[in-house]
Amino acid sequence: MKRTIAMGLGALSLSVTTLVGVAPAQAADSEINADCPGEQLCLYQYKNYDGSVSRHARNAKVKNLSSYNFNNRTSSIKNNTYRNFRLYSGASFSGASYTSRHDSSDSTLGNNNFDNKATSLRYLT
Ligand SMILES: [Ca+2]
Repeated sequence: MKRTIAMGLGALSLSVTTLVGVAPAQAADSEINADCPGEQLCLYQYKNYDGSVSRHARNAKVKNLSSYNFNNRTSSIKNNTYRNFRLYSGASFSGASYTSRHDSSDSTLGNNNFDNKATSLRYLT
């Protein structure tokens, strides 16, 4: 998998890998920490970490994000934990999946064919 250090906010989306379902890049810590403090996984309603936010602990297992009013609403993500997380298009960890690597962020899930598709999530050991 290709990894790219972020040189700017716009650079990430231009250097993504075509490998579907895997976060392509690791952003600077300052960017990750901006509005996702501590050891949290943060889901955002819109791309570029905008709109409503749904925050989850590093040991989170969510069978249906509707419990957080966030079903099929995630468009960008920050993973400020030391764990990799997997998001699923179906409830109870089923369907297509997207992996969010530890200490990384993804400004848009649109180029991962996962925009507004996340319904469940859990951390990976
Ligand atoms: Ca992406």
